[in-house]
Amino acid sequence: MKLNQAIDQAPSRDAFLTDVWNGLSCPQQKTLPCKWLYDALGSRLFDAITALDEYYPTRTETALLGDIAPEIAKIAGVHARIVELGSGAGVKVRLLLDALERPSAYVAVDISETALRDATRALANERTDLRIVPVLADYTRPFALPSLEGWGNTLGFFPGSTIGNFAPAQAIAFLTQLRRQLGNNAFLLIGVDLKKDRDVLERAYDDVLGVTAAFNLNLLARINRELSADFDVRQFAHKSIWNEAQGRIEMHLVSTVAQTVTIDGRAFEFRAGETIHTENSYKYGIDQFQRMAASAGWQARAAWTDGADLFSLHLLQA
Ligand code: AVJ
Repeated sequence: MKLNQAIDQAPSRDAFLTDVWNGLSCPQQKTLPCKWLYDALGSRLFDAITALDEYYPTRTETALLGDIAPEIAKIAGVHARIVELGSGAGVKVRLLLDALERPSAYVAVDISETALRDATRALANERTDLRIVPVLADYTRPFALPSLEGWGNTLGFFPGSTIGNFAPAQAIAFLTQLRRQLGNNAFLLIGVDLKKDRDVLERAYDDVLGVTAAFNLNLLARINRELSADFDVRQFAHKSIWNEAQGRIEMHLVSTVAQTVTIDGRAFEFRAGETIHTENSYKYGIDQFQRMAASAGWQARAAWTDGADLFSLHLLQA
């Protein structure tokens, strides 16, 4: 068994409360950072989203990754170590691990304790010879990675188009920080969702079964559970729209009535129809993303798309 004890840099209740108070104090547009969507239930609801007919990104990226994994493995070389940001259920990384020649370590970084524990335990049972290092952390804030010794290359792995959850300027700052953390010559394999028809995009974020709605509304239920708040979740509705000018899908929670909500002793007013902006999901063309990566100091080594041009994977090098 080579499963390390998790490196615990879990965000505190205080960090959560500060984000919620600040985000709901903004008079023009209330916001909540999307990272707080991923508590134990939120991570499971997200897993359910990935199985929906309308949610094309996961199955498209997974199939593409399966196709190109041998090519990646050739470039990464023997004894590479994978550092994955937002490891989630750990489905995609298996495709990489299977293709790589004797990978030396797998560092899994995730904000959800349960998702991280379950995924790394399951993987440790399958791959008894692989060093696995779980890191419980919010990677949008400064966090420490374990020292990565050994001779192989470092291969950062950031799938799912999670980079799209950052605004472009923040994405560049994050990619710059990641390049410094992964070190000289490191590779980064990153999934980026492509721009496409409004209908396809809006359906992917507002499925008929209401799973995405539950995922979004769970944020309010979580605030009630963890921050002694009294949101009446029934008085909010899920909304997602494609913002063409910004090139992003936006998720909102709409207050269907005028109401007051108290969160750890502080009251917040909502007008009927007022929204909380809970997530952005930016979509990028291939060149557009390569330019962004370049301004963060990364060289574009290769880019692949599926046959229907729904999704892309980029290989970058520091
Ligand atoms: C995989 C985290 C990037 O933005 O598509 C899915 C999250 N939100 N449905 C995305 C999400 C609503 C997802 N990420």
